[in-house]
Amino acid sequence: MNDIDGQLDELERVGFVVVEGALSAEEVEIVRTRVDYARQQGWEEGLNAVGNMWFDTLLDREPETFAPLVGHKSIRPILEGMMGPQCQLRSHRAHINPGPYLQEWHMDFYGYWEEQRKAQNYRFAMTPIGINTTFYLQDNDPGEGHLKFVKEGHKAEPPHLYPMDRPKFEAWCDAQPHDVLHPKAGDCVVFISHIPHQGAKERDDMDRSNVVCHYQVTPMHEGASFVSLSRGYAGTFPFAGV
Ligand SMILES: O=C(O)CCC(=O)C(=O)O
Repeated sequence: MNDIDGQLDELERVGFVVVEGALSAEEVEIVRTRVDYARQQGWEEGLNAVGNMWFDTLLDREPETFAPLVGHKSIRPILEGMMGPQCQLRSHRAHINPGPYLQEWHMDFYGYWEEQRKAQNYRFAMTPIGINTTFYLQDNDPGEGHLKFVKEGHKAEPPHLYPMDRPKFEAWCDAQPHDVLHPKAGDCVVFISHIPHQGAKERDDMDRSNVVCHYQVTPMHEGASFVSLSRGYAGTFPFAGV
């Protein structure tokens, strides 16, 4: 799909859009090599029980490789079309799946529905929203790997979230209709961060890695003209309990 309004409608309607060939073969090679290098250096934050190893520091360690993925030209029209100048990078995370991998059903923005409810209690508060851009670094063909979404799972609140009952939440996700994607190396899946999703290998010995940039809508961005300097982010939310 090339027409941008169609892509934005699709993102709102189904919760995701696949941008095929978002990265060139050369970009894929560079990024994949540096993610592998990060693993060789032991820069991972951890390897969880479902087979996901994650790296949160690569943007700071190697901006020359990872900064071009932030607002990358291939996905910029979607991010800009959805959020305009209010689009803020929230976090940056690379993943490697070194062995068998069946990700837990999860949402990146677990708090979406409770924040939506809270926002209704306050006159000026807005509902926050997040968008993932996940760049795949290998072909996830049928028989190799996939990414699964709960169909239109961004539109209604899943049960068992608050408080989180993980076995029940996951069983519910499993029982829903799904959209199953097989992204190829260089494809970027742009999706709404609160849609339940699950990545997986279908062949345990495939190489599988990706880089995710998370974005959030921040209306009071630092480019908004204001008389005084912004103090930035950390430590400036007196009522958020952090
Ligand atoms: O392994 C995958 O394909 C899913 C990665 C993921 O959870 C994400 O992109 O937020």
